[in-house]
Amino acid sequence: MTFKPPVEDFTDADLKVTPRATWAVGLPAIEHAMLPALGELDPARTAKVSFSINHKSGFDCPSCAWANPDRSKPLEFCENGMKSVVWESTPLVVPRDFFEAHSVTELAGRSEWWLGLQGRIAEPMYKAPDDDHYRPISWDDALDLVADKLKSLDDPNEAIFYTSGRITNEPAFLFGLLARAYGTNNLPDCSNMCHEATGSGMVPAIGIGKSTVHYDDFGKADLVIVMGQNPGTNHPRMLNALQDTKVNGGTMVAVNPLPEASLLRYKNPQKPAGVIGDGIAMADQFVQIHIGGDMHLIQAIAKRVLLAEETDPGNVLDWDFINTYCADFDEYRDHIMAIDDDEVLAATGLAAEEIEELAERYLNSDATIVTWCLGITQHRNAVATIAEIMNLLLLKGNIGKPGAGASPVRGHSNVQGDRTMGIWEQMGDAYFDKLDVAFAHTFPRAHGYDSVNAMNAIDDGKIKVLFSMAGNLMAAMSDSNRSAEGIGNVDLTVSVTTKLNRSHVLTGKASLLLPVLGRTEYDEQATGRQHTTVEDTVCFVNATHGELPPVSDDLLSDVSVLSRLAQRLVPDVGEIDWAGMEADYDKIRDKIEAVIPGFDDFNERLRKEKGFLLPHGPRDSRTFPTADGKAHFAVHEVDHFHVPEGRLVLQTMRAHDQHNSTMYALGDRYRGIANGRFVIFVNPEDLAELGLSDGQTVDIFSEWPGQPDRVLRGYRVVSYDTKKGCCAVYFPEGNALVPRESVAVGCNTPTSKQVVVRLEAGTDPVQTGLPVTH
Ligand SMILES: Nc1nc2c(c(=O)[nH]1)N[C@H]1C(S)=C(S)[C@@H](COP(=O)(O)OP(=O)(O)OC[C@H]3O[C@@H](n4cnc5c(=O)[nH]c(N)nc54)[C@H](O)[C@@H]3O)O[C@H]1N2
Ligand SMILES: Nc1nc2c(c(=O)[nH]1)N[C@H]1C(S)=C(S)[C@@H](COP(=O)(O)OP(=O)(O)OC[C@H]3O[C@@H](n4cnc5c(=O)[nH]c(N)nc54)[C@H](O)[C@@H]3O)O[C@H]1N2
Ligand SMILES: [Mo]
Repeated sequence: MTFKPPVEDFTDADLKVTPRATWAVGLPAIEHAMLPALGELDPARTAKVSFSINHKSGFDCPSCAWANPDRSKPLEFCENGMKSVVWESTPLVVPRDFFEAHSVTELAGRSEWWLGLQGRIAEPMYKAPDDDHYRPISWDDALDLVADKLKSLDDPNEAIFYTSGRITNEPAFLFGLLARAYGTNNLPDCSNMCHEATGSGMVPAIGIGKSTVHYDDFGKADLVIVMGQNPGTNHPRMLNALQDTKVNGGTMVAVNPLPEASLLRYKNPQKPAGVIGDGIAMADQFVQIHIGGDMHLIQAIAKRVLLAEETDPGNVLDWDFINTYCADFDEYRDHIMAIDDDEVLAATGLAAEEIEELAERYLNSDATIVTWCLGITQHRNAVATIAEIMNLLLLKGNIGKPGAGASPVRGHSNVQGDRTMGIWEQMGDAYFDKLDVAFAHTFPRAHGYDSVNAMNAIDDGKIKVLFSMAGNLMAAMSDSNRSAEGIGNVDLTVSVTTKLNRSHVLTGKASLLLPVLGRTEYDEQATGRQHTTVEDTVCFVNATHGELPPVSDDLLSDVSVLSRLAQRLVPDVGEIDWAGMEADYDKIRDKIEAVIPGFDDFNERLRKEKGFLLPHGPRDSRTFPTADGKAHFAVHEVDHFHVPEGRLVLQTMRAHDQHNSTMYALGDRYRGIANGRFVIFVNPEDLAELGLSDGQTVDIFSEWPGQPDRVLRGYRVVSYDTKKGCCAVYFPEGNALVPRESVAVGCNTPTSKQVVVRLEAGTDPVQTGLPVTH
């Protein structure tokens, strides 16, 4: 056993910067995937997980929501999926004396990397209001304490029930049920900070906020436009689908301010040619756009398409589709024809010829897929941008036909499923009508807090209990320094978790850690071993079965925690068989079937098939579940984002060795960064104009009208070919710079990728595992 948890936190003292990579995935990926140090702790366990990941009888990879092509193949994994399961499944537990040795105050000074590598939490822990240490507590006492505290509140809306897309469908369904049985819809989730704009932009257009493509459509597309996404790091298996596009003669265009390696060239590690050869060229056109310019770009392409139709009437647009299925075309056309071409060039930073080239590609394609992720959803105009993507697709009938469609690529492995299960602060009447019947109770329908509003309510002292089902709200939320101050207003924070993170050390007055089984571990209940289910980004639902023995005897499943809490808190609300559902998860699925459309014969089908696709009207039959049954073109005005002279627009993004707030290691290989995180990527021309240079230390100030500047100090400048006027730091540290008030219009998502910053020469290099923020 060679791995020992780190005693010291990291500093950036050994930071290494090398030129960025020009291709992604291949042999190095396989080597890194094995995460040698952690994997050696128990090679048999590591081998077992690597062979059951994403397999019919195994577990669904907990890393991302990308779809699986065909579960009959022996191995479907990627480097970052492997890191994720090795990180979770190593039999390393936090020893009891750890919490005696380290006060909560001291732990609050540690990085996510250091906290996470201490190992799995092995037993419930409690920090009392007058104590600065976590101490062991029994499960019964812990759950009594939560139930008693919740019962003592004047109003159920003084509690918040936060979720992350880490949890699977069955616990997600029960979590929503528990919060609502208790009396609140305060169900914020990570989706509020992630793909909220996708739903808000897509639903008015086609009646549903999910991907309209099948996995196989990638191999049938003429053109795939990948917008605002770094698949080589965040969805590596998606590169296989894009490879299918290319191999079958389609083209791929990448729209991004950064030349991400995987968008340029890909070597598939699971094909011999990928391992030994040069791989495959990916983007046929790389559109290096200015941050936040995508709405203008899409409008400009649409205008070019409409102009082509004027030149060649009846032969450019898909009139059959528009006349049969769509509404509001005329208003949309008039709006687009009036857009200002100069403004497009200024906002996108592109040459007219680049836009023309992309428009030509779209015009010449009979089947186009547009995919997107956070580079589109975390901006002021995010909802409008997605509405424009839908408009563009509708023009040529690219919905509900092979090789075409809108493909939002979801983040967390089950974030889409959690929404389907009812994790949303604004569920509608259709859901409640069925929920009320299924459980013989009238549940409250008033909307609750989303993530931003939840955190604001915490800051304002309105919240007494924050119950987090997985996730790391303190790190994930914008304005992290403000959150760190506000959280002390809460009486009790409860975290259902596998490992330690920042939300466990920036706590309310009292705090509970409730340790649960990971997805790799088996879940034994009174009626035998249980499985749960997940939904991937193309709406495929499949079972996930843990295979490893739990790392500790004192872990419960997510479902057990919820069932046992509910039996204390809401035993007499409606007719809810909490104990029965815990003993046999089929009973949870029966209720899911009763409440949520598309889950007919849920248990039956899981027993017979490897999984099933949820129905999707627009994809399956061009049936649009909008009020009038039509797909709608939408008109959106640009909400101008002003960047004052001498300022840059900053995005916060993921390094290659992290999963959101989880740090497997401290590198970002494709971008040439090793052993550190406190770097800011800046275009060389901007550096020259600002009088700064590569390698120097800067302080980063974020400006918001009427508020003192937020600051991150001691960042190392990396001269990098990002778009001029744009810069980038890593998330979650960058959240210190994102003002809570800075949100997307129409969906309240923090603008994590669009923050105005000023750089000043710094004198104070960071030498701790946490950035200096004051
Ligand atoms: N290994 C790993 N896998 C993950 C995650 C992880 O942290 N690690 N996180 C998961 C989650 S929850 C999510 S939501 C996804 C995130 O997946 P991504 O969206 O790929 O995540 P980011 O690293 O934030 O990268 C955003 C990309 O958008 C680009 N971008 C930024 N601003 C703009 C813009 O204005 N326009 C355009 N066109 N592009 C822009 C950036 O340059 C970058 O390439 O990945 C999921 N999968
Ligand atoms: N500035 C900035 N902020 C952002 C983003 C950004 O790009 N920039 N991205 C946003 C996005 S896309 C997202 S999705 C959010 C992420 O927000 P969250 O989902 O809240 O954060 P994660 O870091 O994914 O949460 C990881 C934690 O989940 C818990 N966990 C892991 N596995 C399990 C399990 O099996 N069961 C249970 N019960 N718990 C488990 C562990 O405690 C782990 O530390 O952050 C958002 N915030
Ligand atoms: Mo996400």
